[in-house]
Amino acid sequence: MTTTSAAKTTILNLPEDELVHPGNRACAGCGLSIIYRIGLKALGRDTILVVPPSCLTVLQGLYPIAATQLPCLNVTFASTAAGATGILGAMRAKKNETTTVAAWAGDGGTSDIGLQALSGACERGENFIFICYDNEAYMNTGVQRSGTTPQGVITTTTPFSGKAQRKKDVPSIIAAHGIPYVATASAAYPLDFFDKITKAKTMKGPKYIHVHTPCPSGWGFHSRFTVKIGALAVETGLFDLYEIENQKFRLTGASEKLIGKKRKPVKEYFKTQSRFKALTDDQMADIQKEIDAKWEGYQQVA
Ligand SMILES: Cc1ncc(C[n+]2csc(CCOP(=O)(O)OP(=O)(O)O)c2C)c(N)n1
Ligand code: SF4
Ligand SMILES: [Mg+2]
Repeated sequence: MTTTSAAKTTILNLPEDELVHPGNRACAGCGLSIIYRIGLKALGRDTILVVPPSCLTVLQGLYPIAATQLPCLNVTFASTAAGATGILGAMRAKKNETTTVAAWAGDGGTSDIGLQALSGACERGENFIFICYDNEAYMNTGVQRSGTTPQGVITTTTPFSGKAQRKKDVPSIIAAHGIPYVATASAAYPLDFFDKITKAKTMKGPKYIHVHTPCPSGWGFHSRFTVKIGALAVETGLFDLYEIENQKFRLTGASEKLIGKKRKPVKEYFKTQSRFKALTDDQMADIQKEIDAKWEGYQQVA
């Protein structure tokens, strides 16, 4: 593991150009609204978006009163990466080598129904950026569990003792395709996300960024705590910020700073959200042990 930090964007040099109109149909405090606004600044105006059904479709709204100023292809749930592949083919036919093609999907549309199209596009080496915003359930349709819903979480399809299975590790699955760039990010650290998109834009081939995205409505917390809860997931070592650039893993930003430091107990994160109310003390202790073992591994190679 390397620990070299790249140049960082700050609030002072963030582009002023706004690509999302003020006022949209996302819930108050939505983590997606934060990363979408900042992410589009990083992608820039010369970008075509590809978006499947999700809260993002709702946030964007319908023409002619859409919240987004970029061209966007809305595709079926399973076909985000295939749709992006089609746009790339059209760009090649037009000899356009500058436009960025960015697929932007939820965790359901990425980790479950969209995974085969994404895997195929990664294997073929398509030159696109795929951003998965992970709010850890199918939120748009009423909080059903997805492949990335964590174990023990209450959803409308796991209403009693929570989801039985573990969270699917999508960034690792995508990294196993050997693509040039895989990164994780969090809505609590939007400038880190901005820098990761900016870096991804300089690379050829498939780039994948997985963003932990707190959702007040589905997670059961007040809309004013979005950033605090996103940061807690990182500060407890539960969700880690990292990059895998040309097969080299390194922790970044707030996670890199945690090396050699004391992390907050994960219980602090669980108690902020009603979706974790079925977790027992024993389950929390087991998760804490897993986090400690993972971080022991990080410390050894740091
Ligand atoms: C084939 C198919 N099945 C189901 C749906 C209904 N549907 C629309 S959005 C959605 C949830 C999307 O979840 P996710 O990708 O996690 O995005 P989020 O809503 O959480 O932002 C579902 C199930 C659909 N549009 N197409
Ligand atoms: S349900 Fe969650 S992800 Fe969807 S718009 Fe509301 S806060 Fe955002
Ligand atoms: Mg989701």
